[in-house]
Amino acid sequence: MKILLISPCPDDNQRHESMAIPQLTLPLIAGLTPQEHEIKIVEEVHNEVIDFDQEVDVVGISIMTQTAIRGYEIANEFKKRGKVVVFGGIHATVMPKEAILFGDAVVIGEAENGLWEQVLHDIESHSLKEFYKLDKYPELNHYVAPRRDLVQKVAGRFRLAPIETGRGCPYKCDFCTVPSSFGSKQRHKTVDCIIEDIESIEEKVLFFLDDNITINKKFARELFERMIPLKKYWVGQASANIVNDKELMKLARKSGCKGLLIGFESMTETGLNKYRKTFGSFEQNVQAIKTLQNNGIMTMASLVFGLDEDDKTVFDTAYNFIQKAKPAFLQACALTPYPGTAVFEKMKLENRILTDDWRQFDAKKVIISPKSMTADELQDGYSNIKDRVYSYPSILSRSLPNIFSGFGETALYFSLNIGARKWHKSGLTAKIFRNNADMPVDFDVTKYVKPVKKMVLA
Ligand code: B12
Repeated sequence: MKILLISPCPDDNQRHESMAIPQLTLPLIAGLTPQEHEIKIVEEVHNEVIDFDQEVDVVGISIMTQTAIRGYEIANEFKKRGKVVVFGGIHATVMPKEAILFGDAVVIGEAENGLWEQVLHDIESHSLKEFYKLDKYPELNHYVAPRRDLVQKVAGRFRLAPIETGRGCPYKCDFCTVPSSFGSKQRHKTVDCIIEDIESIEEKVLFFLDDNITINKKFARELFERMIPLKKYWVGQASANIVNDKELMKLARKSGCKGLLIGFESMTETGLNKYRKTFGSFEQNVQAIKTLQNNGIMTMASLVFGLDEDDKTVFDTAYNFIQKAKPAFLQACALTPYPGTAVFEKMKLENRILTDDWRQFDAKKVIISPKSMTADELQDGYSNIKDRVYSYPSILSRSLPNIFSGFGETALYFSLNIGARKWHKSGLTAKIFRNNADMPVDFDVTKYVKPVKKMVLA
């Protein structure tokens, strides 16, 4: 069969001209596809255009919440042309009954352990079911090489190579979809497989997709040791307590680690103690960033604004934190109630979700009524902290501890900060999104996009 795998992109503002933001999902699905099939990948985020009239038998669409509506529009086009459409990805996993309105089948959760092969087999034998789901999370110790060769490379764009060592996260942050999709026990690929994968990658810089690469310290130690001779650079995600293990931190650096995204999440004491990934006090978290800097690792501090315990003083606390600790970058997220999370269930019950237009669920817009401030205060505070952190004086004042080891770091620091400043100034980051009075927030997606599937079948 001819199979087309698509990663949708909701609008032009999401597209990056200078840097290719990594995607592993579709090359991995392609790697799971038996060789007798012909397979192509289209990533809209990289400006690749979908030819709806091409000859194709099966269209697989991977959707996150923010990309779901675009995914459904794409499905409609292919359904009009009589093609078989299969959905997968995090949004399809948590909203399968919605996704099936637009497609012929939905893969709930992971596609390994023969599940995707089963879907393809059932399509060929005209016995396709609506939903496919494994009984338990698959072990990942069986190696499947991602088809990186299918991803289009654009000349002149800086590329990071995405790579995965495991799935699942033991921290149960109430706003995160990972525990409900990948489970709270971490499962790993084998170090041998990961090294084999790295050896096949031509890019110099790797992006580890894992939510926390150092949870299993023994595994991380072995991986980092084996990576040293490969002479790659890498960025990834970890929790602040990595600084408690000096040996591991130094090993990370020796293996090529240039930067870590650390989810501090909350700036209030209640929040810090609730999420338990970080240290319980402001001062200890400042020290954690400084320790990483002293060991040559840049930090992207990730903070969430609009948590129930956040009142409007949280923005000054956060700004003081940034100015004191001087992380290289700030990822500021406006609290977004993604379906499949405890925050979604709670806020839905309390009627505090202002819109059900999934396109607005990008963590950069205010789409909730916060508990301890108004939506306007959240919007202003959120916008203002980005103004302050990405002002030239702040960029300059944070630069020194981060550009310690040479030209590469200096270029990276300034280009990403200036890029973030430009992105923020373009006005995309702070708006309140609310449904109109005639559009109730009832989470019925068909008011935004009408399914054509049933019409075709009728
Ligand atoms: C890498 C990453 C990114 C990268 C690249 C994203 C991308 N498009 O690939 C970047 C940094 C750009 C990014 C950005 C964002 N991200 Co992000 N990201 C991740 C991360 C850490 C890893 C994703 C990944 O590649 N996993 C590994 C692959 C193999 O898993 P998978 O995609 O789920 O695929 C498996 C199954 O789902 C299934 N499957 C998936 N698609 C399909 C399709 C078919 C046809 C089939 C059969 C099966 C199938 O099979 C795969 C193998 O088993 C996840 C967290 C996580 N652990 O997953 C968050 C995550 C996906 N991101 C999230 C969010 C919110 C965002 C942002 C909106 C905001 C933000 N501040 O980060 C932006 C939006 C960007 C955009 N418009 O695309 C949320 C999504 C929640 C949701 N309900 O949508 C997640 C789950 C994080 C979280 N903590 O909740 N992200």
